[in-house]
Amino acid sequence: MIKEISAEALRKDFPIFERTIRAKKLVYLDNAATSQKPIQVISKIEEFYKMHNANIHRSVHLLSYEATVEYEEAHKKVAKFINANSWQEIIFVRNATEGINLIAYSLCLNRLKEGDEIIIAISEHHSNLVPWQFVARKTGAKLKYIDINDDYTLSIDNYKKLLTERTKIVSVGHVSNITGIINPVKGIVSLAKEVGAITIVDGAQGLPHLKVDVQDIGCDFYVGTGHKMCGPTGIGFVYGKKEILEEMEPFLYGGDMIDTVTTEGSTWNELPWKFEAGTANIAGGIGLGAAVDYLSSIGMENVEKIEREITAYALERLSSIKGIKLFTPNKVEGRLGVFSFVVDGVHPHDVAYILDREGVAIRSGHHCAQPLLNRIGADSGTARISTYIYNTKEDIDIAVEAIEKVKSVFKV
Ligand code: 7TS
Repeated sequence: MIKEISAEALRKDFPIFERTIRAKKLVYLDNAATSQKPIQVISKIEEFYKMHNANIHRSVHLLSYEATVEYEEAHKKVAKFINANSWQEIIFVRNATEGINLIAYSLCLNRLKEGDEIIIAISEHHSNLVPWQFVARKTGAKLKYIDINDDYTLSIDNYKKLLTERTKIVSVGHVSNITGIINPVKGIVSLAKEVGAITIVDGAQGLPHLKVDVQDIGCDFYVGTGHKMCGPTGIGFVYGKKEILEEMEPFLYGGDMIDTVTTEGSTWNELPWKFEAGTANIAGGIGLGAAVDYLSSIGMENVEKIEREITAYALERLSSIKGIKLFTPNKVEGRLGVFSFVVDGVHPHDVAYILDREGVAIRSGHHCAQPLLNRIGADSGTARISTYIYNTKEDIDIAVEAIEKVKSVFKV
């Protein structure tokens, strides 16, 4: 399919933009929270329920066969999208949070012991932070945080100092949901490998926007979440290297994850089903496959190009507003279109409220990254604009005008 590749053209694939917000144009700039869904994904899910709905792997009838094939196919699509070596390395889970918990419970709780060390960054989303606090508490391992530089980038010097022979796990976010900075995950993984650590990349904010090649990054695990990349909610995945997944204990126990069960004990199903206990989110998995098809039809190089343009424009417009503080590097390279900011003297929730009255959807608060907000001195939270492939310059202009309105309402 040849598509005209521009935000204006892609926008037409998203039915939600046909609606208005209090008679105003919907300006959706809350994409780091979740993306909108194209008609291609919505239709695929509808078609599944209308035409093929059945449980997978269980029954011999045609519907079950069709559902099984489509669901397995979705794993293959994800595998190809991130260049995994095998589709059996893709485990479907509910979201990135569950994916990281799967690794924490199945691998790390069983393997780590007192004296071992886990390294994450101070910029992590709570999903890649709280599970590690739990693992540390349960195993006696020590949790260490990579600090940031003055320009909000991760301090690789600090990371090098934290790495020791005792480092067993290094888990970092691909892209910060606060600053939009793309972390140098390939380099981080390669340094971790020198001390033999297991490496995990939280790709929740990276995968929707960047071409990802897990073999090139070299990580042991990469975690993704469908709803931020045009897919439905309730579906995400863990990529894990086969040899590690084979050795790991299952996460959840029950139906479909077993090979044989006797009263004495059980053996496990082959990958990835060993980690997909119970009836899966079949429609969600198929919807994620459709989202991958959609992004692939645009081409991730084109996604990156479109996003670079809107990021550059948003940076230029936002940084020219007087009286706001932006918590993001003042450059386009090495970052995505995520802009956390505070308007002097105005609470972030008030900013978001007034923007909403203008039809502009943004997020405000701590964005589930409290340690980073404390570190950068934004303890009471920030307002956050985050862009995606369908955002136009007009969207940014409307948002900027709305921020000016905030200033005039609060007389700041
Ligand atoms: N990791 C990062 C870097 C994230 O930004 C998020 C969600 C998650 C993990 C968790 O994803 P989930 O699908 O399991 O919920 N971030 C945000 C956000 O910035 N605003 O709302 C959700």
